[in-house]
Amino acid sequence: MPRGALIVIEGLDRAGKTTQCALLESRLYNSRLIKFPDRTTPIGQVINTYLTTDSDSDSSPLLEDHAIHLLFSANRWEALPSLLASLEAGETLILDRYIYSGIAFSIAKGTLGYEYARAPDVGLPSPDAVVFLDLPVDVAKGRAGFGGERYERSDVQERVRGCFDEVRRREGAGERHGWWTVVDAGQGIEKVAEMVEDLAVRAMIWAKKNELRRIE
Ligand code: NYM
Ligand code: MG
Repeated sequence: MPRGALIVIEGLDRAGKTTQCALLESRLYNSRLIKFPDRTTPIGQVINTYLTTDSDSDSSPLLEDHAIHLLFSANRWEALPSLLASLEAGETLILDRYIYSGIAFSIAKGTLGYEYARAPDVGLPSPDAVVFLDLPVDVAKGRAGFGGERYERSDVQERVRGCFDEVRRREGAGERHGWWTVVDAGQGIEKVAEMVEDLAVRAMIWAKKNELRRIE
């Protein structure tokens, strides 16, 4: 049986990833959606506390930047057996955020470097397609819920947006054409959904003919 495709949806906060992931899952036959961070595991609960707490300071951080970075990565590694089982069973796996959020949100802090940030994810499955839902920060800011969690501040989001550009340049180099696609998330939900579905179908065709790779 051919393996399933690994499709990653990325973007800034409030870009519409959750909506688009749910729509994609409902439209693709034999698909499964996994969200990172997965807040349901013990590691995920620590991450959730970090994201929902703002009572720390520079002198007394709730979690030091490297420490929380490694927990986000550990939260992906703990899902590995489940990810591989799905792909081997031929399921299309949709990931709501993945290592690219891990790198971009962490390097935006300025306290850890690019190579450090990507290193813990080396060995995880490499996606067949990355869809970046792109939305200007001032539009995201006007969406319901913005500001509810750590990182949901305009200045932080602007920095993260620039970091995602760096991630796209560095991680996409040498990969097949169209591997990372930026989709204008400001279009209507249905328009975006059609574009995402089209990209997903292409990734599924690619996955049928190409072995699963790992992040190198
Ligand atoms: N985030 C997400 C990270 O900082 N590193 C990671 O590795 C991942 C997967 O968590 N602002 C950040 C991005 C988001 C926050 O994600 C929570 P979500 O999708 O809003 O639940
Ligand atoms: Mg969020």
